[in-house]
Amino acid sequence: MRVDMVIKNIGSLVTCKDLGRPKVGKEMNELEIIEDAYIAIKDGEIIEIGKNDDYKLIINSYTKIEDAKGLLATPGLIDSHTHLVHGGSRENEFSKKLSGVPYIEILNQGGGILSTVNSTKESSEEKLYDKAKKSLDRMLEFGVTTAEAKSGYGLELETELKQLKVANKLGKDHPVDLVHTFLGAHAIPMEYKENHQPFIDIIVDEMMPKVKNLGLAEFCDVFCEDGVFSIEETEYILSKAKEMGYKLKIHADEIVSLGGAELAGKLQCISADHLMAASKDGLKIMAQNNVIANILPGTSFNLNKAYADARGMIDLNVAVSLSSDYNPGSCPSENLQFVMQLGCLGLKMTPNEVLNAVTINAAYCIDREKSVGSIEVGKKADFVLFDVPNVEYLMYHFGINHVHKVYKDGVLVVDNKRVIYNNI
Ligand code: IZC
Ligand code: ZN
Repeated sequence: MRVDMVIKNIGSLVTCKDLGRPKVGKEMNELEIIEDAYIAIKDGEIIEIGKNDDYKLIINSYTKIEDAKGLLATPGLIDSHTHLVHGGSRENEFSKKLSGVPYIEILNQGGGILSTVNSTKESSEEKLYDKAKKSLDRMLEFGVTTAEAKSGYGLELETELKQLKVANKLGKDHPVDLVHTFLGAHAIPMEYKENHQPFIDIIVDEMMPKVKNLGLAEFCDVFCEDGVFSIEETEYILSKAKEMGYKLKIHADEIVSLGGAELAGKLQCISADHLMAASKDGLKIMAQNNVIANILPGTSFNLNKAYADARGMIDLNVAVSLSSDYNPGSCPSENLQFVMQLGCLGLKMTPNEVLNAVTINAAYCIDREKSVGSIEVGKKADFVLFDVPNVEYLMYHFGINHVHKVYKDGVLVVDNKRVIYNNI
């Protein structure tokens, strides 16, 4: 078979080898590393990896040979929890937050998510698209090649659809692959504060079938939290979603230990996200039901809250993934490398565990493990060249961008930290 391109002279190739299921316990600390390696690519896929120049495939004058100059290669990073598409920003609430007003109180006063709902309603599709594209470029520059994107800033059909359409268009236009999640149950509009049920009926009977029929989202998520959607309400919404063919995610036990982790196990959600206040019993139930704990340490950092018990989860054999939660309220940053550094500094995970958590385990978290998450034959040629000597260094030298180059589907899309793909 003729090879389109070979990237050679990779100092260390970290494959994050797929074991056929999310990594748990001690496996999370295992990375397969090949020194002095090459990657051979054809039609955007990895067709061979190996050491030195020991190619088994046919290299001829058509094959492009690129020199990685001894840098470290990892799979393209995966950000498996983002609120990518939204209007406006919330710096007007920043001083309030700094003076100690809780996140949920700002929401109950009609701010927080509800303020972003207003900005999103007011924004045109073009404006939402341009803003989200800028964020996606930034994610790519930090090494992210696949991301999840949630709706949830409409809370009525028209704006939810607007958000999802923008995200779907962006997913097709932009080099970063997007996975779409319907999060209509993200907050209770003010007019339903005293009686949630009519709003829940609109979500379940009107919005969910429409979104599904239009093929705009494959996952359904609920913000299950004290003062937002209760455990019973969440169970009702997610059970209906499951019947309609959605895969499930849940914002669980972020602030109060409500039993979101237990519910995630009962409903066999693919992931339960946040979990800063999850109970030990809940985590055990998650482990028994193969629910991935998607931890978002950037949010703990931004809200000045305790970090989730990642060590306890790993001890209990819960598979852990990490993601940004990029959103205008509790994590206004697209920098997944900083989130990874917080994985070590805040969650006390090892650098190896962190790398598995943003690659192969993150791929399972969004049901993309067949195509991304590790550097292996048959998977997409999505990988990053980091200007670092080893994996430890990537987590140790914090707050800067270590990316040198990013390849997406075998195409160079970031060079010297800047996006270079043909502008869309
Ligand atoms: O806009 O505040 N946690 N939803 C649940 C968010 C954060 C997004 C936001
Ligand atoms: Zn979120």
